[in-house]
Amino acid sequence: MTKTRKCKYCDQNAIIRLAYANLSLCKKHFIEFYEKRIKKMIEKYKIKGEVMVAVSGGKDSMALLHALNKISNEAGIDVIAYHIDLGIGKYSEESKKIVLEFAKRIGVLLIVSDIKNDLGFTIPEIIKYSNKPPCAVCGIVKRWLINRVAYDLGIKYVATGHNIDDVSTMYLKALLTQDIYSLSRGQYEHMDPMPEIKMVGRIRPQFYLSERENRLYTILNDIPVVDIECPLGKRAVIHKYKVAWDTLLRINPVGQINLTKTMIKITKNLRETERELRQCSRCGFPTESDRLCAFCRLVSRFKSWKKE
Ligand code: Q46
Ligand code: ZN
Ligand code: ZN
Repeated sequence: MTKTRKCKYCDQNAIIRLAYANLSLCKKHFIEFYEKRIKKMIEKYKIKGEVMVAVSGGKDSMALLHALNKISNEAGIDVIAYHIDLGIGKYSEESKKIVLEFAKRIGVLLIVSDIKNDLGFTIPEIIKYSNKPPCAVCGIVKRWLINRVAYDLGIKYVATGHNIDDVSTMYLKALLTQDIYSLSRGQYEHMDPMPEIKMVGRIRPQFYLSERENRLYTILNDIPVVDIECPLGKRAVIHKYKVAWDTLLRINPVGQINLTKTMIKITKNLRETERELRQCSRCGFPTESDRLCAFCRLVSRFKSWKKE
């Protein structure tokens, strides 16, 4: 017979056990715990004013939009949602529909970019002209566009839905594949704006929250989530590494958090790994490269191939 656990803060039955925090929580106290974590992060970095939340329609970003909007008055922030129609068939159509409905329901201003209209190509079209994996190409395009839109609107911070599963898996994969470049770039919870190189500040309020917590938060708050998987992401190698955590977290429930914190400490202490950012000679947005940023390289490759 399995013993029903009680919530740590009241006499209700717990609906979740968070082994990493040694906490069992009922619905009410889990929602409170979750929103408090998001609020603390906003306060820790003294974020005020407009925050643009990049929303894909997936559980992480939808939970983030809901939570940030709920705490916005208390935290002194104004939430604006931003969605990109990537042109990936049914997946993009469904995502846009869900994000539009949800933003309307919670009364948040939503900005939508259609990359076919805005940039002249869809993700399935541009990946054909690149030798990078689809998600890497998609990531370059999304990062560039999110930054440009926020910068043009004069917004100081963009919030994205990266969680501890994403962050710790990126570290794990980089360590196991000797990917020194990714290790030295590191993962960040917060990055200050750098207006001199047209870079908007970035925050990841769910940096230490897990997919499981984000999923539960969407269920408990009746938040819709796109139920179609992106057809281009199915083969992404990162998913294979993620599975390793199922075993590792059973041995050490704080393993993901500890690996992430350790790597952040190590990379912070390596002065030579500090990133030097400058402006791209074509678009003027930030890049580590001497000339063209990754986005402009991608676009020029696309254009030259199309001419041939
Ligand atoms: S949309 Fe783009 Fe994701 Fe599809 S291609 Fe990969 S990154 S999986 S969130
Ligand atoms: Zn409780
Ligand atoms: Zn550029």
